[in-house]
Amino acid sequence: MKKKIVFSGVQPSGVLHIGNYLGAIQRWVRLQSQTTNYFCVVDLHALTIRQDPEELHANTLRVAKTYLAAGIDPQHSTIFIQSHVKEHCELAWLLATLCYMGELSRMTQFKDKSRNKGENIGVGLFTYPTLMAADILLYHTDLVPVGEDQKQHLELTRDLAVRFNNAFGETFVVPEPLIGEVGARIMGLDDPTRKMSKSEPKPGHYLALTDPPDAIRKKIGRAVTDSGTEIRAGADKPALSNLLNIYHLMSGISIAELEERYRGQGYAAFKRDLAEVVIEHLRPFQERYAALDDAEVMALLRAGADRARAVAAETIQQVKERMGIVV
Ligand code: ATP
Ligand code: LTN
Repeated sequence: MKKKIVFSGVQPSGVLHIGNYLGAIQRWVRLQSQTTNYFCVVDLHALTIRQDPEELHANTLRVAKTYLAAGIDPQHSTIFIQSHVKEHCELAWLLATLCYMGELSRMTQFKDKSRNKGENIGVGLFTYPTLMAADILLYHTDLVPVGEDQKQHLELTRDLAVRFNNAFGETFVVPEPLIGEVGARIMGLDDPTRKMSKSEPKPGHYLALTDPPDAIRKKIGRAVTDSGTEIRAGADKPALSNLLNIYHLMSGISIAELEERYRGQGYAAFKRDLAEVVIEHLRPFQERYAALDDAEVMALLRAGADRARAVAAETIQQVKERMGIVV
């Protein structure tokens, strides 16, 4: 049977945090041996928010190294940089011609990221989802493993695929989102009502995958908690629910069992243990990350782009022909 095709990506817009890992990358690692995979560093998406050129350059390689250190295996998965395959931009334009202003205006990520920007909202931020749809559709992707926040973008991608197929003939596979039940939404340590985000400048907001043990202890020690003293998950306990969720995902111990274990204990003991669980979980990742050689990683990314381009070029050719473009 033909293997399912998987595509996903992370923006090099900052250092990666445990939300990116638990919501996305860790799940890619688990999937990869049963599927054909494309894992992309989506640098062109990162540009929708102003980036410092040196930082963007460094972060692009860091994201690729994070994929590898987390266990993405180049034997099973094609890893590449989005801008190395020009077909992504080309298809994004073609899809933009089929996409409605109303659809893009309804995207919550656009609304969140353009808030308080007045007149200075970048056009790229608005058309971001058409580039994401291009990423996915170029590879005849069946499955897109992402965090909860990307669900709406996936729905738009599906709508565009169907719209194209109806207008120009069966061309694109209509992809399915793959969103985890737990871990799909890790919240900020300083504010459990906001999703953990790498674009958030406050250092106590996220736990970076590369944070050293002391930083992890400090950040978890300072993480906000809920009123009361009970260690339990629930709608009235957003902060504790988030911390318990992280504990569960990094230790494999169920939330019910954790609630039982910490019954009658204070926040201090719970946080101390949680910090050690996170440190131990990240230790092998951090060791592998430190051992990666930048030049070797670059060579791998170039080979990945060559493989991706071969598929993408064929799709673009077909799309253009069907749209009536002289090729
Ligand atoms: P930014 O804040 O710069 O937009 P981000 O931290 O949201 O970035 P992305 O590059 O947009 O990260 O997302 C990469 C992947 O990580 C996506 O699949 C996304 O759904 C997932 N993800 C991001 N934040 C979280 C989170 N807090 N919890 C679970 N998954 C997340
Ligand atoms: N928008 C995504 C990143 C992204 C992506 C993709 C994810 C860009 N292109 C294609 C899956 C498939 C985000 O996480 N912010």
